[in-house]
Amino acid sequence: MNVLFFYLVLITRNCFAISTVGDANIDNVCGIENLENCSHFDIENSNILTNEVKRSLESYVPCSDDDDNNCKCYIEVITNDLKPYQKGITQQMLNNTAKYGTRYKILNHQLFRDKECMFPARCSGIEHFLLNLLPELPDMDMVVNTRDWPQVLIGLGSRIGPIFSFSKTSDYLDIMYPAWTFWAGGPAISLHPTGIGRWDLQRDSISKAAIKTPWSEKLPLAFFRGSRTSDERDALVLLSRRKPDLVDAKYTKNQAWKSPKDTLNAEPAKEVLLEDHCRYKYLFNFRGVAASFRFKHLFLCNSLVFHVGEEWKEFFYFALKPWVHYVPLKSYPSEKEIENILNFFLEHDDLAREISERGSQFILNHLRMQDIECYWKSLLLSYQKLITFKVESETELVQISPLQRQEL
Ligand SMILES: *[C@@H]1O[C@H](CO)[C@@H](O)[C@H](O)[C@H]1NC(C)=O
Ligand SMILES: CC(=O)N[C@H]1CO[C@H](CO)[C@@H](O)[C@@H]1O
Repeated sequence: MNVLFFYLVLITRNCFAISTVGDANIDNVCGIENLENCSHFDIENSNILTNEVKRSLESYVPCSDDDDNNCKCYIEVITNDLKPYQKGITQQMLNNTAKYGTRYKILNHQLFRDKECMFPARCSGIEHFLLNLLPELPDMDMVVNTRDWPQVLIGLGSRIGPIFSFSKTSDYLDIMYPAWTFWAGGPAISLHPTGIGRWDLQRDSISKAAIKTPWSEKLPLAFFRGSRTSDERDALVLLSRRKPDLVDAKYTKNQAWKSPKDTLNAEPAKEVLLEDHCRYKYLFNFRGVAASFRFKHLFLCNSLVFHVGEEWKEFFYFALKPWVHYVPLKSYPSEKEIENILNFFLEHDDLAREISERGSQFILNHLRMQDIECYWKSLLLSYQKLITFKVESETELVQISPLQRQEL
């Protein structure tokens, strides 16, 4: 009798654990979607996080071999982004979108552009790739948005016309292109006065810094430095003030800074080189105005990347998988949620190290300069096939030659 009673208790307890963990819609229940409701005991005993990693790994299918020359991991993104324009891209459509960006034209393997570019460094970051690819590109006409923000809301429909943007959410029909910052024109911080760029050099330099600080020597702290482009970052900064032995997160100035109010009532912190981020075990990425250029760099440190919010994407984000390559946190995580998940990984160091290694291997193997060029090329070749009109020369456009590019 006693034994039977024991089993009944065991069965009911297990059912309870399964239903609470699985159902994220009920308030005040501990689950993967609301970790802030969990106690330390809940997290350990229900294995929510270890199971999530296990499940994600089981369903993970690598997108290609490590020596892939055809940027296979990203081709689906091109297909999806061009889907709305399958009926063809007309001259009228490009006339419609011209005012949202910079016009580029490729004619007889030469590159032409609007005379003015809103952000010259960003244009040169784009032209680096276009100029390299010119011998392989047929005639085409396109509008490239160099603002941070995407332009074609789904509601406006694909009738308006195609426009290339570096980042978007699922509310937009913009066609994603590799951000200018892979070469030039990234955010100008005091440590990179001409802007963060040269992904080829950054890859080398940050990877070297990572080798200097192997996992076992990294400080067991969460680290973040950046400006307050979004208040989504506040919880981490506030947690850092409360628990400096768990988190070191501070706001830096940007051009819009006026008073300590803009750095959440504290003096702005100094900017920190991306190389120096490698000293910390846990690195946080948040959206800024749009997707953050920080993201791809953080992986190179071989630290564990925490990525907040799934909304904002660049073309390569889709190939990175939550729990496989990084730790996802929902938008606007609470302090408690961040604290819970950090405490979990402090106690599961092997799991943290394994995710960090998969993340950095992915970026090293699949986000090489040749993959960026491959993406640009595949994107433009597919885009060009949709153009329904003959591309003609235009007197208003100026030719961009490699020489001019160096003068910028
Ligand atoms: C598009 O704009 C060009 C240049 O402004 C103009 O010559 C052409 O007629 C326009 N075409 C259409 C179909 O609107
Ligand atoms: C006690 C507690 O933290 N409750 C929270 C549990 O999660 C829901 C949804 O995320 C919140 O609304 C509750 O405040």
